[in-house]
Order: sequence, then structure tokens, then C-alpha cells
Amino acid sequence: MESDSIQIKSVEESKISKYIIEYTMKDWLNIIENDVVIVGAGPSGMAAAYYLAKAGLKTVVFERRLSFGGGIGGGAMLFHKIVIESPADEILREMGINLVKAEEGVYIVDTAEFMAKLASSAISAGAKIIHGITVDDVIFRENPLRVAGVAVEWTATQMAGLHVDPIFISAKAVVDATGHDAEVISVASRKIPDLGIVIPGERSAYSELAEKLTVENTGMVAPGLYAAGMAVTEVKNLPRMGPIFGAMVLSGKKVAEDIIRDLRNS
Ligand code: 48H
Ligand code: FE2
Repeated sequence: MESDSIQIKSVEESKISKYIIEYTMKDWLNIIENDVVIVGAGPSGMAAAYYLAKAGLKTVVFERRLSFGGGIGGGAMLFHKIVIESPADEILREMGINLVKAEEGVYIVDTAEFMAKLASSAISAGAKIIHGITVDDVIFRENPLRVAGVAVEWTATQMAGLHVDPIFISAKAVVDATGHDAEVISVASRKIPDLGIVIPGERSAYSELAEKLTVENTGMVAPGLYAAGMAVTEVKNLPRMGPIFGAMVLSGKKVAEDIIRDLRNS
């Protein structure tokens, strides 16, 4: 089966395997210690990753699924448009995302473009995004009491229901950007009661109030542990807002600014 038209360099199977294992392990050895670990590659997590990496902080994002965007892809009831309100449009413009003006300060965005360019912006800024990994616990330290990293496991291992111990990843700051369930803060609240985290859960929809409150309440929930995006509404008993995503990227930006400030001061 020879063809003279296309010349593709041939690589042996064993060499392909060797390269994949070698270069994957190089990355894993590099991401064992970080400035910031972000859990979840949804809109808040990726916006946070973009600003943290842009500020020169070593940032890794662990995402359970094999995709980017979290709830963006589902839009509202699977419709492929979402609504963005000012001043979040400035963040999207910075990432080259097209906005269609519906009225003053209100813009419409395509979900596919939003997901792709958010991820591309975070990666180009220097953030590492690793798919197929579930964060199922945190690491903590005493004197002073603080969260110092996360425990990670293959999502596939969890889905198979196998008992496999995780590996540990250290970070100066951990961001829970897991969305409505605030999974990382929940586990820290349950397993480290001394942190004093109480999770009252989110409220029903009140869009006009929800976005402002979510952004304002974004930030540290315990030393070393931060909330962004819908995790904030869950932890602070705030109303949900429905399929408007401005607050998610503004929350990601705010958590990044808080962490940059806190790490500089520590
Ligand atoms: C690894 C995990 C884990 C884990 C979850 O849900 P998301 O899109 O989160 P946000 O907060 O950035 O955005 C919320 C938005 O999508 C939304 O739901 C809105 C605005 N709702 C308003 C309303 O009224 O309903 O993304 C979270 C990501 C997902 O990709 C998950 O797969 C991932 O985090 N994830 N990854 N380890 N333990 N838990
Ligand atoms: Fe939602």
C-alpha cells in the first residue's frame, strides 16, 4: 500500500507509546507543586486560570470531564446562545469573543465560541488544563490551619467504582470552581470541621440581584481555599441567576485578583 503523493513520516507504535508516557510524566512531575490549583474548567475556573497565569502564577486546572466549558455548552435548555452583561463584555472582548449587542450593556454570545476561546485564552496565558481528573479531597496543614492542596483521581476510576487511592497535588491556593455543588468546599467542610465552613445551599432564581452578589461574595472561604462561580452561591446562600454568564467570568477574575494579592502579602 504505497502512495507517492503524500509523504508522512512513519513512527513505530512502541515509539509513540514511549513519547506519550515520557512527556505526560514530565508534565505530571511539573504539576505536583503549584501556586494555584483550580478545580473545574467551567467559565469561572477558566477565567480565573487566564488571569492567574497572565500574572505569572503557576496554575493548573483539573477537569472531571473530557471537555471545556462546564455549563456553557448546555446554554439555557440546550439553546446555543447565552447572555452577557456589562462589564463582563470587556473580559470577552479581551479574549477575542464576538458579542452581538441586544440592548445597551446586554450582549449575546455563541456557546461554542465562548467555550473554545475561554479555554484557548487560559492555555495561551500559560495555564495547564488536565482533563479526566476528579478532585475528591483536599490536603490540609495545622498551625496555622489551612488548605494546602488537593487529592486527585481518574474520573474513569471513580466511575468504575474501584477503590484506588488518589495522588496529592500541593498548592498555595485552591479554587473551587466546580459549579452548583461546590464539591471541594463541601468535602473540606465535612472532613475538616475546624475550618468552620457551613454550606447553606443556593436560593431560587433572582437574576437581577444574583450576579452582583455572586461577584461580591467571591473569594476566600478558609485559608488557602477560595470559591468562584456558582460554588459561591452554594456556600453563601445566594440566589441563582439562570443562563447569564457575566457573573461567572467576573467571579473568576475577582478570585484571581484576590489570590494574586494574598500570595503577594504572604
Ligand atoms: C474536577 C469537577 C469536579 C471535581 C465539578 O458548572 P460549571 O459551569 O461552573 P461555573 O461556576 O464556572 O459556572 C456555572 C454555570 O455553568 C452555571 O451553571 C450557571 C451560571 N447557572 C445559573 C443557574 O441559575 O443555574 O463548571 C464546573 C466544572 C464542570 O466542567 C465539572 O465537570 C467540573 O467543574 N467539576 N472537576 N473535580 N470534583 N466537580
Ligand atoms: Fe446553572
